[in-house]
This record gives sequence, C-alpha cells and structure tokens, in this order.
Amino acid sequence: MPTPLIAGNWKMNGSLTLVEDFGQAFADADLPEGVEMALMVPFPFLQAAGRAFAGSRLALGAQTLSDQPSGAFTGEVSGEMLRELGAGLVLVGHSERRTLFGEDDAAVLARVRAALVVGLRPVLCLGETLEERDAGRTEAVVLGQLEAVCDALAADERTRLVIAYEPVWAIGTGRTATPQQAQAVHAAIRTRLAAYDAGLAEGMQLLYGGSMKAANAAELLAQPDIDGGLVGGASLQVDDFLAICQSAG
Ligand code: G2H
Repeated sequence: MPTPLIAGNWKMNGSLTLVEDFGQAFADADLPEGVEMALMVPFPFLQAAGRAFAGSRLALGAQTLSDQPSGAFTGEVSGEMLRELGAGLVLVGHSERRTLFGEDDAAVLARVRAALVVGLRPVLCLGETLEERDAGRTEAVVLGQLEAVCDALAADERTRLVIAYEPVWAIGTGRTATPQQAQAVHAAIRTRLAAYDAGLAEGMQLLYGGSMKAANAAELLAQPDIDGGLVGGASLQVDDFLAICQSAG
C-alpha cells in the first residue's frame, strides 16, 4: 500500500498570515502516523512557508514550474529556484493550467521532466471534462493524459511521480465524484500503470481531487485505490485541512 498523501493546493489564494497559522497549527497538532502532508502555496509565499513549516510534518510544494532551467523567460519560475526555497513537490498539469494557460500534453511532459531533473516530485494531474464523461470518454481521456507522460519517461522516472485524478467537473464546483466514480477511474489508472510495471502500480500514490472536504474525505479515502487527496478550497481553512489529514490516518 502506498503511503497516504494529503496535499493542499491554495491556488491563487492565501496570505502570509495564513502561512503562519498553518505552520503553528501543524507544529502543535496531533497528526496521524504514516500519512504524508503537503501544501502547495503561491510562489511569493514559498520562502515564508519553508520557514513556517520547518520542523513540522507539512512538506512544501509549488503549483507549477517553468519547463526551462533559466534564461530570458519573464515571469517564469524554475525548478531549481523552487528547490532553493525548500519545495519538494510541484503540481504539473492541473486542469486550470491546461485549460486557462493552454498547457497541452507536450507542455505537461516538459514540466514533469524539468521537475524530475532538479529532484522535485511532480504531482501529475489528470482529469476529464463533463462533456468527455457524458460522451463515455473518461478512461480514454485520463489514460491518454497519463500515457502522454509515462510513455516518454524512463522506468526509474515513473516511480518518482505522484498522480492526482481530478475530474474537471468536480473542481471548485462543490460537486464531488462519488467514491465509486473516483474508485473506478483510480483502478483504471493503476491497471494501466501495471502494464508498465507491477511494482510501479503498487507503489504509486493516486490522489483524488475535486471538492474533497472534511465531510467526504473519509469515504473517498476508504476506497482501495484512493491513496490520498489533492485539496483545493478546503485547504484554506486550517481546521478543515487538519481534519482531512486525520481522515487519512
Ligand atoms: C481541484 C482541487 C484541488 P477543489 O482543483 O486542486 O480544488 O478542492 O477546490 O475542487
């Protein structure tokens, strides 16, 4: 069984005060054993969050990175810069990046490679739109996004990924996939990973994302192929996020 991972994604929200609140709360909280916890904060908060989370079990993550190591790319942030600030994980291919910022499968793969090369763990996000689900194309879309990355990586690189399934229709909408819907897609992802390598499939942390909250986390996390959560809105409230982390223990 993979180690459960609960990762918060603040998106373009939060504040330095909230960073301090989380640092304090996670330093003081009685946290479940054997659960990894992380928070993906906006770039400007990374340094403060690195300090605030030091000594706690909350790992630091970023929400995207450049596919380039350095150079004349105004506004971009490299993987090496994220490492220097203490980030250990980075989201890649979140649906908001894919749809709002035009990141296609090739761009996602380039960012995964950029993360791996500097030792960041890429959290690769996959998910179908409502139209794709209604057309019966959920598995084809999700597995296609998975293959676009995994086919191009070496076996040892694949083992360094985390995968997050986030149905686009459930993101920030309050509409959560049922545990059965999520489990079915997670099982399909794990089966596809087993075609690369059985050990890869067994060890991969498969996170569910899309309106996960304290009230529904336990039921989602009880599914056999759901190993954790990628939590957006509910990761902005320290008590809610702590409760979700507790549910994973
Ligand atoms: C999906 C998720 C976290 P939310 O984007 O990445 O957000 O929990 O607000 O649906």
